[in-house]
Amino acid sequence: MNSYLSISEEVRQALSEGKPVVALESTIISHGMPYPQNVETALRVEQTIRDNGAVPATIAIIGGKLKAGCTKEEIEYLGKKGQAVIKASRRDLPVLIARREDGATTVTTTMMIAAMAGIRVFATGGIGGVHRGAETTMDISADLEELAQTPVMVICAGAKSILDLGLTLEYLETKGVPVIGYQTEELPAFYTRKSGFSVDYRIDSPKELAEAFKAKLDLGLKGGMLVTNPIPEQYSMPADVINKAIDEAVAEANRLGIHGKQTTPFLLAKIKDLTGGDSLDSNIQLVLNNARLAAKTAAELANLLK
Ligand code: PSU
Ligand code: MN
Repeated sequence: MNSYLSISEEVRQALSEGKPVVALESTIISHGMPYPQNVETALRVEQTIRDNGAVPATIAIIGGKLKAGCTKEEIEYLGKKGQAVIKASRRDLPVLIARREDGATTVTTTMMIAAMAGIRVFATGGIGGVHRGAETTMDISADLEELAQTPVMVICAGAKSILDLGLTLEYLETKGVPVIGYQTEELPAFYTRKSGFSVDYRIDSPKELAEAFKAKLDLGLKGGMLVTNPIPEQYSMPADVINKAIDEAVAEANRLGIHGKQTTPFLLAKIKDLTGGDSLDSNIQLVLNNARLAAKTAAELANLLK
């Protein structure tokens, strides 16, 4: 393997024994939530994965090393450093690594490092996609290209309607990425269970998710699979409240001319300000929900690949 990759002892052992491992991203820690909730959540998510029979591998770049499996101290470090950690997508890796810097991994770089380490299942909150207005800005997240080329199953709660969800689905279709609804026919929209858009397939059990992903691997098809898992009913937010906040955030970003890698973090922070603690609580709960499903699915996949 490459000399930049550093797999923790626990993760290395689990992988060598064919045990289930679930990757977790670090942008959600340093950019997605405030301290100390970010660290508390990251550790709770890891515990939830253990409770459901898998080994967690929080992924990040620390001192130029691609880490698959962070210690509690490393998670604490990333959480405290917060926004000062560089948000690292695919294009950021060469310079960050050469300079031995820290980086918070997005869905893109978490998938890349998971794949390098041999991890097949990854749980997160929301993915990046085609932004509203992309027909003129061309703002399309690198996450979609990564889903098109890297063989990792990404379990998320859908995508926020800061994105153009219809165009995001069109893009994934073009790139050959299956979009699965877990126990739903409708694409969930992160804070809400419904978006008005259909997924490609509904799958109702972790075993069937694992079977579909194994078939993809067996066929030698490149790219990942996107599993969208709706936020539990009791934590979902009223659609009008969240959509109003999203519209306001998008309008302000346009007014201020926010662009490039700042766009997504700006919108997420703005929505959090506008909705107070409610959206943070929902965010935490949906990540825990995805961690449970990911651990169960990783366990089924480990069985199938034995
Ligand atoms: N969307 C969310 N929450 C997030 C992100 C996106 O609802 O935390 C983060 C993820 O790390 C994702 C990244 O991979 O933002 C996408 O950023 P961009 O749109 O700049 O590609
Ligand atoms: Mn972008």
